[in-house]
Amino acid sequence: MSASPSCRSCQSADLEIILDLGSTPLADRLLAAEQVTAAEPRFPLEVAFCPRCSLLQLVETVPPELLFCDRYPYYSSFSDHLLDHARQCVEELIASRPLGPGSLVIELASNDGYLLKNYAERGIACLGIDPAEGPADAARRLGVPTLTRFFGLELARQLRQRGEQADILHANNVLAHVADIHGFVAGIAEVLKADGIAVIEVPYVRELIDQCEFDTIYHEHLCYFSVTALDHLFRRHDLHLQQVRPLSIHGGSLRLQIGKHPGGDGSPARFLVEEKKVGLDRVDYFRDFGRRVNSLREELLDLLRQLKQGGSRISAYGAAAKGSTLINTVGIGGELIDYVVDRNIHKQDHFMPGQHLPIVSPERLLTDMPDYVLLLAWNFQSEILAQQADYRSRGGKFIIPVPVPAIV
Ligand code: JHZ
Repeated sequence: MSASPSCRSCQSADLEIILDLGSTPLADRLLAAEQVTAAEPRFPLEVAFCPRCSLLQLVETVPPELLFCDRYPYYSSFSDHLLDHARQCVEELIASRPLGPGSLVIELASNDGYLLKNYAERGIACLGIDPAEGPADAARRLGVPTLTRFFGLELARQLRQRGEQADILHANNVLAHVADIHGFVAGIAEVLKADGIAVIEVPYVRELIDQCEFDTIYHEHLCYFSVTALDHLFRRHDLHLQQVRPLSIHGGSLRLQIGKHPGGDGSPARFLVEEKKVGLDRVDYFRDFGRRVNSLREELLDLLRQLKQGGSRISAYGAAAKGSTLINTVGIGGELIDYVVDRNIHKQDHFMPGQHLPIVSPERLLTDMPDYVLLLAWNFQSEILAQQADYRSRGGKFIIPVPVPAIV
């Protein structure tokens, strides 16, 4: 692990710490039964703001090989909402861009092929790039050619030399994960055709702060972006923000369209003005966050303790990475929660990092009928509540942890 003495984007040395979540285990390092008794690595989780380029970021960097390669359990295709979201995005792009026999679509962090399969099904050539073997194998089984590699400038040069440049390049929820962010963005510039576009989705830092989504802070997420910070970053690589759209997915995200030429619909400029107006480019915006996180943590813990003391049985839904931050930073263990349910078969029969709560299939909720279910995957609230209509009609209740704990 290495600590970053300077800003990941602009290299300024004047970072200001705004939140310290202590030392936590790696959020996606789920444990098999035989690993539960072994010591678990923990790493500091400190968040800093850069007053020069406005980037909110983690101070420490855990080596990517520890985070993403070995038994990475995240498979995008377990959410119907996410699959619809990806399909709609592809349909819009296909309708608005001329893609022909010579076209190529590349996706960075293509995971299990959840997005590129929509191009493959229409006969449009595509290439996925992802270092995690399990999800990459699943993508190949769907007919999505996939390289099991980390992306960066070196790979981008190799692709370009082979004549593999992108008309459309997708990169969803990966920019924040990259330690060598300049190598990654330079790689995007290298692999994009002159008139190609990069379509990039990132969680929006404004929602993280305003909605107190502190559990989305974990070692995989090194950066928390505003448009102001992104604009700085892309300009350094002669890339231009052409369009910025707000999205509701993952608690509030942005979809960016980036090209090699200025242009677009004026939306990036509007975001920049608005961010300056509200103060996202100043540390003051972030100062109160730590206090709000602490009061949310206390309120949630009190609520769970009261319910438990009243004789209630409580489980949790979603062995999400953010769920790991939540239970480990709030201190929610087996004395409060009996088990976590999750549809992802690669997560079932494992244990949550740190608190070692067992992960089982969601069918368990109906056979067991716990009184309350803490929704760790709160970003899929609508989808999960609809899917659990039977549990709810039989009296089961969900606890939504953010922005303030609520029972529904
Ligand atoms: P989910 C992921 O974070 C991974 P996580 C990653 N770090 C990232 O950047 C963000 O997304 C954006 C399950 N589930 O997606 C599936 C059901 O069981 O919120 C997942 O295990 N039933 C790359 O891990 C978990 O919940 C369902 O019906 O915090 C959700 O995890 C649905 C919808 C989901 O993200």
